[in-house]
Amino acid sequence: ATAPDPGDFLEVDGSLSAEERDIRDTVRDFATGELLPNVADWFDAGTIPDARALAKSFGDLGVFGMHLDGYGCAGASAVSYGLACRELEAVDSGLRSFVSVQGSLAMTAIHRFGSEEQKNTWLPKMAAGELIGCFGLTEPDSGSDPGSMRTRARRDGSDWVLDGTKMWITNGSIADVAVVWAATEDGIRGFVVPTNTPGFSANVVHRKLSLRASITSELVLDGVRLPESAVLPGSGGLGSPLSCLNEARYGIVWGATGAARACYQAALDYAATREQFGRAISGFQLTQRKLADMLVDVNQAGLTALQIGRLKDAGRCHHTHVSFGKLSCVAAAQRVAGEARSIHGANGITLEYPVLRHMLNLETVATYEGTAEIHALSLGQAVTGVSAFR
Ligand code: TGC
Ligand code: FAD
Repeated sequence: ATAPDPGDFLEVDGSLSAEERDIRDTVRDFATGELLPNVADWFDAGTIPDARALAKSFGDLGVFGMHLDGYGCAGASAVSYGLACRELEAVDSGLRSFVSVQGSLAMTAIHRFGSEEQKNTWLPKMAAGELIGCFGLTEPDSGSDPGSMRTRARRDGSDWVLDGTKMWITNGSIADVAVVWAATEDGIRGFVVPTNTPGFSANVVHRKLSLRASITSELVLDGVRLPESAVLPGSGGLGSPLSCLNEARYGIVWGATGAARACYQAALDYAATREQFGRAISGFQLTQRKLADMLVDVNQAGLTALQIGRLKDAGRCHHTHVSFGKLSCVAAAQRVAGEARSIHGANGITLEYPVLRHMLNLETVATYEGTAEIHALSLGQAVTGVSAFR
């Protein structure tokens, strides 16, 4: 047997289909050509300066809702979608977030629970990147426990009136449409809220130290009056938003492996060229231990993501499989990013290298879409049969 390739140690690429590799390569070319040269500046600026143009580029690339069928969506396999998330997050978690929120959250909610009219109105333009969507579940006092939300939707004649505040909403202040989850007399339901509706406003969250190449907002709903046609007719209960979260969490499982891979590659390159004590630092045993640990983490996380993707394509992915991947792959990426940063020494704290940017982003990735603790409790419940959430 030939010696393994340090970039594909377990020869996993060979188990991808030609179509999967094509999609992976197309997204990789776009990500490295169009996003990577800009991302440090965007992170530094704490925003995406031309988010509309970026949305249009993502639409042209075909990654918005690419796992959905019909309505202008690509209908790609789960593994292909995962590979796209990996390539985007190898550049920056904030860019993968843009795609997750649009496709896996806002579009999935409309695709899964919407009326035919809602799907035709919103999905093709969202797939094309002509309209930007956001997904409002979290509130200032309701994060891990979304069932405790205070946002209310009440009937007024045939209209609905929404009041409440959503917090930490990705793309909230640039969105054309917000999928907002609110408590009604019949449990939690989803509403499609055009953001120009009177009473709706959004405020940007400033001074973030993580996910800076992403726009995060507070949504304020102050007597937002909507017609009956705004409710997602198929939604009902907390299980509805949670089922959308499964889709976005699945993308994060893959995305985290991309951030890990980028940090590992950066550390490998840096260690080979940086010399101290008269030799490349890659020759020191302590550096090699770090690189070996990173190699193991990157490859194990990659195998986990691929296996969960294969289960999903076979229709056998339970939401606790996704919790397994979200917990383990994000933790692996955090370990890799930390080690990679140390290998870069002082250079590692700058935006000239990607490692601290990834490390800081991964703090968000470990928090949103269910914190590490929440996914650990989901797994604990899955293997013991006992819920320890409350
Ligand atoms: P619980 O009673 O356990 O469940 C309520 C109903 O939901 C069902 N269910 C699920 N269904 C689908 N997928 C899942 N993952 C599900 N988990 C539970 C459950 O079977 C039940 O159904 P039914 O028919 O019996 O009523 O609910 P709970 O109140 O005890 O909470 C469970 C818990 C803690 C797991 C859940 O609330 C949770 O996942 N909390 C974390 C919240 C979270 O992840 N928020 C994310 C907000 S969106 C976001 O972060 C976007 S960032 C995106 C980006 O920028 O990339
Ligand atoms: P809390 O729920 O208050 O948790 C605080 C700590 O307590 C955590 O360590 C948590 O694990 C722990 N904890 C909570 N409950 C338990 C328990 N039962 N047992 C043990 N420990 C527990 N939300 C959206 O709806 N849409 C978005 O687009 C979105 N984008 C985001 C973008 C960014 C940059 C960030 C940072 C967040 C985003 N979120 C979004 C919100 C995100 O989903 C929440 O931050 C997350 O669910 C955690 O909620 P919280 O921050 O309120 O933390």
